[in-house]
Amino acid sequence: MISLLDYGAGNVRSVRNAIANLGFALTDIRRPADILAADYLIFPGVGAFGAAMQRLEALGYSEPLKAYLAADRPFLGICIGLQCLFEGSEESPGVPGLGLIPGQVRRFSDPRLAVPHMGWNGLRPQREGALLAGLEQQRFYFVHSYHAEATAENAAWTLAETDYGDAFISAVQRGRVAAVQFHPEKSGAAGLEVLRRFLSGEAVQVSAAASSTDANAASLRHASASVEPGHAELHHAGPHHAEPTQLAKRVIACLDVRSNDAGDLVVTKGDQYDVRESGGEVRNLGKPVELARRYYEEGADEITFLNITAFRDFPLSDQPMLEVLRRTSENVFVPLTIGGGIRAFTDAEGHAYSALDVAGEYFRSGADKISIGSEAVAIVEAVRARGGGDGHSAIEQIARVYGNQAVVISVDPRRVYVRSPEATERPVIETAIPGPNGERFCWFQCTVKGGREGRDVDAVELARVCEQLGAGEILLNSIDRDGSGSGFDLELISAVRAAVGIPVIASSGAGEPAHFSEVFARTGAEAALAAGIFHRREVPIAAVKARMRVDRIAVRD
Ligand code: 1PR
Repeated sequence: MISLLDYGAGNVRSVRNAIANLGFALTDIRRPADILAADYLIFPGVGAFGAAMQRLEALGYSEPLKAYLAADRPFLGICIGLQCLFEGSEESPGVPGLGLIPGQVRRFSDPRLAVPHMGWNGLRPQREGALLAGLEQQRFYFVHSYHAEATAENAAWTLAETDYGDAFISAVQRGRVAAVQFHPEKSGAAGLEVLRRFLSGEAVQVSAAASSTDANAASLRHASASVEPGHAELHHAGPHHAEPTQLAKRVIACLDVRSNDAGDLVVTKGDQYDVRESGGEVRNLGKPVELARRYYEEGADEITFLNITAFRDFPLSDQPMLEVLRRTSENVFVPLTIGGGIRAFTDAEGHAYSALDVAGEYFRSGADKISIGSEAVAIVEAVRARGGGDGHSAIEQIARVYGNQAVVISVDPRRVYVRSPEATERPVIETAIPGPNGERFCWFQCTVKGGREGRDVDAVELARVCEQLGAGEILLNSIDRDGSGSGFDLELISAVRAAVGIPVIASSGAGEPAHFSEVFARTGAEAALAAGIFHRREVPIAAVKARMRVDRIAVRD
């Protein structure tokens, strides 16, 4: 019996989907006694360390879980599920972890690197183990701001390390107890293979002689006890790969989705946000589920859906869109983001929904991240008027419940040219692309409602304030470049990237593979997104990645 320890703190639908896709049946842990009845236990921790530990405690799961681990029974922790095995975390000072593995979980601290560590990175094996054998050349999807620190005391546990500024522990295993910091359920074929090895028993079969029952029990009794010499030797005898691993730059396929005039949900694509053909029809570039699947199979590192008319229609009445998400997440094992209509809403019957309710429905339907567009501009205007956040904005609420990494801000800016910096109160840049009347300065004005309405907020301020409120990533469009094929707006992207410490996705204007290399080489963007060139089959994702490889930009194969 394969059991899932879902304590209701977030989206574990992707884990369920991945396990179902591999052909295994899953049962849920519903009461403490179910833990000890499991044959294989998966713990996909979600949310913050402290909240996860408190939930385990409150549900009465801690003690049976410790007993299960001490008995060296098959266990796979994922992300927070790995971190909880340690003694504590800087994320939640004073909250003890399960204490199976000596050591602490720390925040990434290199100021040059975006936090969260988000995207595809490699593994540096520290010893041999069936869980990861032969997968050394693969990259896996990580998303976390805290990491388990490698020390001499926990060396016996460490199966693999990964580099992001500091080296950190990305996989542990002793006996039948294993855990990974990355998300196997979001790591494409390589991730599914890791899950399969665990679920099939291949990776957690140990001979009686090598069983870690006693060692694991001892670890739990003396959480900080040092490791027996035998294990340390094993650690040092293994294959040490000195090459540091590298976070890949992500290539994202974006699907703008809306109903056409016949009422069918279609993938569309605008030119400067105008999605209608000259005859007035909504441009139809394909079916969302099929296209998303195609991009997954062709190597997209992430898929983004933007429900582009959700600013007028309440998204929870948009059941087809939720269905698109459900069906996509059954077969697509890379991160899925969905945006459109994430804001508070009162429906025709007078039922009030918070932005958190709307986001929750998207997460339950299979989204890993949600993106907030128009509402983010309103939030920043309110913060400016109030002089600070009030803890109740959609960004703050969703980040609190689902984590910062789950909140993307989609920005729809357009250039506003001015003759001199004094001509506006907004911060300007000196631009190499002069305006229609030769203006040498511009600022980037945020718009709402799909670019229909300009507001007195600039993109740099928006990104900075949203980061302070808890957003985990910026999806930076450009109305000027959208659909133009003329390349990304490098000045816009550099200005926003320099203002924030969270990852930035460059969007709008990709016309050829070289544009991706250019945006990565010349701005600090962590990811680049395109729509039109992929939908029209002008440029395959593989061609983008081939070009990036030639230009020596780290890329996921
Ligand atoms: O405001 O929270 O309801 O969210 C609405 C979302 O829908 C926003 O993220 C907004 O960017 C998006 N959106 C609204 N109207 C349009 C439109 O096109 N009429 N699409 C729209 C935005 C821009 C990109 C596009 C890139 C790449 N599309 O996502 O995919 O520009 O295109 P390219 O590679 O072809 O140049 P809310």
